[in-house]
Amino acid sequence: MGEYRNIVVLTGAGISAESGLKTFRDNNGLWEKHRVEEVATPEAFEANPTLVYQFYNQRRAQLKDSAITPNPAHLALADLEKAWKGSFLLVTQNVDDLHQRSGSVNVVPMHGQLNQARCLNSGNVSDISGVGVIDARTLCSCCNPQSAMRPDIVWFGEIPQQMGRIEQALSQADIFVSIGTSGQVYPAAGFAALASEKGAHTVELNLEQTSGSFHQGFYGPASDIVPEFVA
Ligand code: BV8
Repeated sequence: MGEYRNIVVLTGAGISAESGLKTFRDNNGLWEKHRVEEVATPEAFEANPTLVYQFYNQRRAQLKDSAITPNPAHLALADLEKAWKGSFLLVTQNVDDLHQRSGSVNVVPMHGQLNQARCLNSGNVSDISGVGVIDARTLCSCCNPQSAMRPDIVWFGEIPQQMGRIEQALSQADIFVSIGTSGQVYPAAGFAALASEKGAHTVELNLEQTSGSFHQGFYGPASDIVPEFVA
């Protein structure tokens, strides 16, 4: 990897699978008989806030399980960033905190974070990792009168976070590495093509080959193939 200067790494649910967090494709993308795409939307939150609060409360509670820890793939990326000489950006579609807990620093959680909530009145974001469970009665501390909050998650139909920063990094990357993502959700699914158009070498590391086109591919469990790739 020494021949590259500017790297963008994109991760998806597959990198957290070996830490024990279910991917979206597990149970065919279903949660309690609901399609994830139906629960992770502003319309669902409007129509049935209790269901949506519950969906995220359950997933946030999973993060508190001491058995859920960064795996060798997360740690290998944190080490790669520490040793990297040029610019390094880790863009994750995951809403868990495993990259941050593994020591990665330049992380863009483009689909938001389970451990954060956003005030419905002011848009202010607060850390709720200590609170754990939120619902319509959980009030912000930023407004008077206080307002309810929503999970700080990017739902389907909403614009992902820090897109300007991501697009800028992709335009300057000379290597793009996609790890543990099925490449079915846009705009993330389009990042490899964007980077390749600008001349970047593109690599896919995944359990199985996806329909995405990459210059190189390595396939197997992330905990095996990511440490090997970065070595
Ligand atoms: C937007 C937070 C406009 C929620 C998420 C029709 C065509 C094209 C696009 C669209 C369309 N209709 C609608 C759209 C847009 C839509 C979209 O792409 N829909 C899809 C379903 C077609 N996108 C949006 O709405 C986005 N917003 O487009 O706004 C815009 C954009 C830019 C600028 C201006 C305007 C917003 C999308 C964000 C949705 N929120 N997450 C939550 O978490 O609850 S998406 C959510 O699903 C995840 O974050 C993730 O991104 C996605 C799941 O994908 P993966 O992470 O890849 O997970 P998956 O299970 O699918 O795959 C896991 C992979 O790991 C597999 O390949 C597997 O083989 C591998 N694996 C498994 N185990 C392992 C492993 N690999 C290694 N080791 C293992 N052990």
